[in-house]
Amino acid sequence: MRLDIVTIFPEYFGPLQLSLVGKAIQRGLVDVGVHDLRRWTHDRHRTVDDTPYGGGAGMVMKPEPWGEALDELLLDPTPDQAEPMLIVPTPSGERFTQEYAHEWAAEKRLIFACGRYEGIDARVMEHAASRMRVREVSLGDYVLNGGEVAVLAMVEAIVRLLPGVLGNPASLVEESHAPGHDHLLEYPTYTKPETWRGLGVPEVLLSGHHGEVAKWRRAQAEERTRSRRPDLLG
Ligand code: 6GU
Repeated sequence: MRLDIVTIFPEYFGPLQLSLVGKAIQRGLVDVGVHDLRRWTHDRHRTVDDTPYGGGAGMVMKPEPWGEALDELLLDPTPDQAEPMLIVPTPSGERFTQEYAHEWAAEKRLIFACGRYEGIDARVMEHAASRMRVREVSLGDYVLNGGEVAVLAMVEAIVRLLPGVLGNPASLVEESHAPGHDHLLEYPTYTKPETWRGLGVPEVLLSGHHGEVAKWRRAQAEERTRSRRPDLLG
């Protein structure tokens, strides 16, 4: 899988070299290109923003650098001529979910466009949609200063699903938000020691009764979901 990230803060993506995603890059399971949007500016100040038509607070990202950036990235062909997908993080997007992570993990190439300020001139997405699939997505109902942190989160959610990335793929099966998991949050987990600061581990987990353990975990997952995320229950 090939990932291209366009941003005015390439340094944000240094941490992609760490941990599981970094290992996936080293092993050639994923190829990541981080590109400075200012490379596609032509003025002395390398301007990427301007005032909004119609007035209002803040600045809008100018379309020209984005248009040239996407033109150039599209010149670099994707293996098997697969059509790339453009992902634009924005608090006004559709909600990014684990389902999207699974869908996008099956793509050959994703291009992430990180907006800053009050967003990117809407014609960039309109024009790009004539050449590739475009998805504007939000992580949740809160506002970040730009798309960079959202892209880090989405890249991690996607790359960990690629075949061969996780040491133990069984951990994908039981986790919260896993498909076929009845939309339940994960049950609480414990490890040694058996007593810690006066707190014990639930008896049933020490019992060796696999059926009882499974029943207890299911009940815990249901109770957690009811109290923390009732919206996930039907
Ligand atoms: Cl995807 N972008 C920004 N700027 N803020 C957000 C977000 C995305 N998701 C939640 N807040």
